[in-house]
Amino acid sequence: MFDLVIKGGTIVTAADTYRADIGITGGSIAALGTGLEGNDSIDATGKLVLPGGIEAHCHIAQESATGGMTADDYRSGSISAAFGGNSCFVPFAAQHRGMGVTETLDLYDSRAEGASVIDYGYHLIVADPTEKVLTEELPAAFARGVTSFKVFMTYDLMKIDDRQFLDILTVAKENGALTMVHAENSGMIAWISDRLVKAGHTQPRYHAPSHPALAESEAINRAISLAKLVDAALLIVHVSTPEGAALVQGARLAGNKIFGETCAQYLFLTRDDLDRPGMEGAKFMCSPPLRDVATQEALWRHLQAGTFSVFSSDHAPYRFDDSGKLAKGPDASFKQIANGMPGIGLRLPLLFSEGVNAGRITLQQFAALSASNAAKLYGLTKKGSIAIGMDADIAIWDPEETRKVTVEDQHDNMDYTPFDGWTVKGWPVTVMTRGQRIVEGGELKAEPGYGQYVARERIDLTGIPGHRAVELDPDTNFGARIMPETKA
Ligand code: DUC
Ligand code: ZN
Ligand code: ZN
Repeated sequence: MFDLVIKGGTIVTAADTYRADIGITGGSIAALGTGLEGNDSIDATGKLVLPGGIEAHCHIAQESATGGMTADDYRSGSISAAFGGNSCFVPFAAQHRGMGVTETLDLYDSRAEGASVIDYGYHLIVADPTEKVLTEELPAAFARGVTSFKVFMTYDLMKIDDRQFLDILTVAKENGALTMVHAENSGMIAWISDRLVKAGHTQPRYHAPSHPALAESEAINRAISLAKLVDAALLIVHVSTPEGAALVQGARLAGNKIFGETCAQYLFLTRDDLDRPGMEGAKFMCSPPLRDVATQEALWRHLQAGTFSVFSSDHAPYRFDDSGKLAKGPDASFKQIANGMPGIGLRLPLLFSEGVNAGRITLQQFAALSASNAAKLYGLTKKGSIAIGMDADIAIWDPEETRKVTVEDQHDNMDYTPFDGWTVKGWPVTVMTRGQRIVEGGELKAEPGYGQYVARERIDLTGIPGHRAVELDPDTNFGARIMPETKA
């Protein structure tokens, strides 16, 4: 007898689709078979049984460098994620200048513990790579299971320079961590933004021309070059242009340790959404900005072709009031408005509806993009698949259930959704983490605090040849040892 059996469903993994029951004991998948019996059961007849989603790019209980706080904390953020088909999420823990890394992680522990309904980890944002951070605190962060570090190439209070970037890539490589980068050219953005504002073009729509596609492609090219120099693993987050995607694809084809992510808003929205009356466009401001329909089509093709390992929401919730988007007043210029939009509860329904049900991607691609790839990339070794011994992190989907998106139906702390009025077909009806129902029948079934911190493993780069810079190799640089050895 198992603790729980999911009966009669069609199991979908990144590899296969097949009919089987799932026996769950002690929070883990204990058996796959037919005729399994348990103390408790769920009838999944006619449903798809998928790995619970892993939302690997979201901003929860995070202050910006200028002090603004996201609207969602670990309670509301995790609940919203769970209602959207996720069993686990990995928000950011943001170091700001003057803060230590250990202090930052302790702070986020205090925010997440006792609050999250699903399992969680953090990516660390590194904004102040002091000697102590590089030599002591990043290795210590890695040892506590924070195995990915994000850096910014733009934003005056967050950005690092190329030399600091190389330092972080090198420490990450030495420890087996993955560096993530927000790649946009800071100078191009500042130059255009100042001219736009001086000319009186301050409305939200001017956010789009202030962040040109070239700012992204220049920075992605530079970021990839820096990572290649030291042969380190690098993930370009929120890729928003065909040019940027092609750079990621080219680097991957050439055998470099480069990965890419795109986000829901770049597939489903365009910069026309920024051009709404009054300040409405502020609801659609994110960075990089929304582009155009041709870009959407190109990004779909890259998603289909495997350029992007991860597909995320980049949930960055700022309410449409003076606590968020309008904190600098009702007539603030686009430069003063917080960047980001909500979407943690809709990432997977949108991808299922517009991806699987619209015939753009297979169920296997959906499983990979919703959970399995993030689990592999970010070292969540017990999550992201349906197999014996894995955590019973499972989302049961009704592929036929059709919903109209409304603000009221969201479970986040937001007062708008950019997807208001959209119709989606396919819905996660039951979501569990380690065998515990988190959401069932439209209701929350778990208490805040059920979710546990997950210490993540080092990145697995098996099979990727990487890049050899002759100038850094003692065999070809007259014997100089520049790079530290990678720790086992
Ligand atoms: N980068 C993110 O990853 N999210 C929100 C805004 C930003 O600049
Ligand atoms: Zn970013
Ligand atoms: Zn983000």
